[in-house]
Amino acid sequence: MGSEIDEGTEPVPTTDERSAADRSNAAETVAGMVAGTVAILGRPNVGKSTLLNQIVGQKLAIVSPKPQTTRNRIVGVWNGPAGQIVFVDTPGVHSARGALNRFMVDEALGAIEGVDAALLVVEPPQSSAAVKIASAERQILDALRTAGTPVVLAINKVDTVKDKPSLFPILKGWEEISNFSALVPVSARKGSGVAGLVKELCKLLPPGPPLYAADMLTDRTERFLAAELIREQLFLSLRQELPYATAVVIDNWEERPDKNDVVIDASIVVERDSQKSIVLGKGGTMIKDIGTRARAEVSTLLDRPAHLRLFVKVAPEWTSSPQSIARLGYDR
Ligand SMILES: Nc1nc2c(ncn2[C@@H]2O[C@H](COP(=O)(O)OP(=O)(O)OP(=O)(O)O)[C@@H](O)[C@H]2O)c(=O)[nH]1
Ligand SMILES: [Mg+2]
Repeated sequence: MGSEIDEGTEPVPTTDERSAADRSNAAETVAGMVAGTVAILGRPNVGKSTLLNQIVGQKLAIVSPKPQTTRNRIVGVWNGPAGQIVFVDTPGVHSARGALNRFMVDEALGAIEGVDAALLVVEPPQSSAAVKIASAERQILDALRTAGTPVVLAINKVDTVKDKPSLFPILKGWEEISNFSALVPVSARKGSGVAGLVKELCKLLPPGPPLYAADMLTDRTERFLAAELIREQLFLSLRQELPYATAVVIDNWEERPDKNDVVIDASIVVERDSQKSIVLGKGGTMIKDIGTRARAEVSTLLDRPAHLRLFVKVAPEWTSSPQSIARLGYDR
């Protein structure tokens, strides 16, 4: 996303860039192994990104307690004894207002095209009331039915359910709503139920050689993932509506092989001057804190020290304009 300066950024290779050797090696996989793509879908905040990270065993997608954190599709690859699953994390489906929100919902529903299976993630209902399907789930299930895609339902956050038998009527309620291939209670945060969930998904995938080379975890570049980690800190630090007015663009990426580190210049884009003041904070304290926490996350991601230089820029009403959102990386 963002600027054209790409020196020093190591892209994580995409499927199309795999060498012929990779492909022929892949074709020699053990008979009976499966390979396929699975879209992770659901309302905002149900834990889709947490689940992706838990399954692949690495933090690829950013997570926050605020809804609508994820804005782009992000691939995460699971390799196991049964084969390979290429998961696609997606933004939460919601009633979209404005160009950015429309992009997010299109990004989610557009992921249905061409996947072998879908994983619909929901939360247990807040009270013991009967399961009621909301418009987001209805929209997703309708699109999946039209596409003829098999669906596994994951009821996430079961660690918050103290009375486990109360899950039975919830499972039954969902069973009556749609013809799921399987219904699996999980805790994406704790990892419980996740292995069983992956097993159910494998049953829906065709046999075949892996789609991605074994050492490829995602289709995203380090540059994209670093920008996301900065955006995650904005979601965690800023209150109310302000995170929704922010975007992060990497302006420059300088590898320093002599020091084995990287210097990254990034702009935090907001919509108004008043928002810029809040992001900076009194005496620059807010941006300093955001930078310190993001730096730690980016260094972990890159496995080498990262130095961040953050700037705040104003792009009036950027979330409302298709051209502006595209310029900030929200296009396909
Ligand atoms: N207790 C509990 N919390 C969870 C679990 N999974 C996710 N969460 C929390 O739920 C919140 C949302 O998680 P995300 O993974 O960002 O949810 P998402 O569905 O990707 O959200 P969007 O990207 O906004 O659509 C975060 O605060 C997570 O820590 C879980 O299994 N148990
Ligand atoms: Mg997410």
